Amino acid sequence: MASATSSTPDTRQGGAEIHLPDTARDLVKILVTGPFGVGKTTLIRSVSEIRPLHTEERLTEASAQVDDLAGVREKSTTTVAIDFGRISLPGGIVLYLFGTPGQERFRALWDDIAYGALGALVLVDARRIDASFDVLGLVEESGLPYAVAFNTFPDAPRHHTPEQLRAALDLEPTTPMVTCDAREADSSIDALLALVQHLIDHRPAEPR
Ligand SMILES: Nc1nc2c(ncn2[C@@H]2O[C@H](COP(=O)(O)OP(=O)(O)O)[C@@H](O)[C@H]2O)c(=O)[nH]1
Ligand SMILES: [Mg+2]
Repeated sequence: MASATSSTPDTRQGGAEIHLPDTARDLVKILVTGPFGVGKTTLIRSVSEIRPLHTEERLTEASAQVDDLAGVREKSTTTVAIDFGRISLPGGIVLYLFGTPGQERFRALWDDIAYGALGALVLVDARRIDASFDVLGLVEESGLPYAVAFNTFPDAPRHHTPEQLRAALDLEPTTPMVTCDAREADSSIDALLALVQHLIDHRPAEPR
């Protein structure tokens, strides 16, 4: 079941579009971002209650020069545009998920894709932390509140403490940092919920 609400049918496999649940109250645009091969497409596919929109292109000799294949040898495609999906959460919050490339060379696209977003879930691969510096720079520059989710890869180093990981990414103490398995809907939803809670806790004061 993709949706966190019990009444929403799972249509991920069937592909039929579904209507928003009657309980939908807050519609929120969220970026799911991170470096090449970190699991953005996988996460959006695992949680989306509508058939995810997904644009990919086969890796070519040209992109092999710029997309770092170290640690992701199994990949034969690279995302050149965006993924899109939707997930309804308890409490009437509906997230529209925009899977967004985090490489520096996509900077020109970034402002357009980020327009109207309330926050970002930044996926990080603990095997190649420095691959996340570009995207963290882009997110910080745009001023978007964000949460960091370490995606679980089997050969990820396990000896780092949370404090060391936080320091390596230069995160603020208040920035949520969780682990997830992007292949698992429940785990991915938990990561999104950590971001949503952060957005609720740090929402700007209502104008009087
Ligand atoms: N072991 C493991 N593999 C994953 C996980 N998430 C993604 N993958 C694999 O990693 C590769 C890259 O994932 P993808 O979603 O295409 O990355 P993207 O470039 O960020 O969209 C794919 O082969 C996925 O099957 C995960 O949580 N655990
Ligand atoms: Mg992708």
